[in-house]
Amino acid sequence: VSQHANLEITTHGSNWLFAVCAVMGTATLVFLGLAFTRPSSHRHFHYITAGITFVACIAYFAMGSNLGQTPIAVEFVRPFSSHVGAAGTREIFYVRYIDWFITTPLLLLDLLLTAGLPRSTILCTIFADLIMVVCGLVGALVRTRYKWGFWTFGTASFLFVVWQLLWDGRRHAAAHGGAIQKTYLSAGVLLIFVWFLYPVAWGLCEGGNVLHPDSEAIFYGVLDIVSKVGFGAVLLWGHRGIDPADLGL
Ligand code: RET
Repeated sequence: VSQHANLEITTHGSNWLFAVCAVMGTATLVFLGLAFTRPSSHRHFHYITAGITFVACIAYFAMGSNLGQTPIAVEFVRPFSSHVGAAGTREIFYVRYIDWFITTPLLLLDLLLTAGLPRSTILCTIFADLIMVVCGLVGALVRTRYKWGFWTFGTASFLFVVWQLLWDGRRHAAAHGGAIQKTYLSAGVLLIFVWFLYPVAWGLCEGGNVLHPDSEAIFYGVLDIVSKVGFGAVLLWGHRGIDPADLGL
């Protein structure tokens, strides 16, 4: 029986993706280490944030090993061109969406708990966020231009999330004032700014097939580091001056 090493699993994939994996793993240890510098009643946000980077660490381990992806036939419809034709496949990293399904609700939980929002508002916002991620996954796996329908539904859900952060969230944080308001504003501005770049990246990569998968890896990698590690650092820094009891925790 001749052996063919063409199974395309567990081959060494990408040093860049492994580097992001290492960044996420290191951040997890640092966030956990910081948790133990605080009394156990003051560790909620450290644990949530460490959970986020731990999940990302696993997702990047999968992607670095060339796992968690599947080839999807590409239908080339270049902008400003009438050329339409099927041509080859693109590797779609569906494991990203499994990561986002777990971590984006936790990121929102971090921020919305900081604003002291009621449970019902937090649940509604997270529900819309989950719709957004599933739309992104389904759209990425669809070959035809119908994928843009899923992008549109996902973006509508995303705009609802942003609306909740800008209105209810900001109002609640402002009612608390002080360190709560300051932390909500700095982490919230960072979150909204970075999250808006994800549908753009999706449009250029999984959607429009404009960027090469190598560029996609760098684009999403930088976004993930800022939206998880950068956001987590800003949030935990702000929480030094916040008593969780003031947030009902
Ligand atoms: C998709 C496509 C559908 C439309 C929209 C999207 C937005 C995705 C976002 C992802 C955020 C991910 C984060 C990951 C953490 O590292 C699903 C790309 C709006 C906002 C913060």
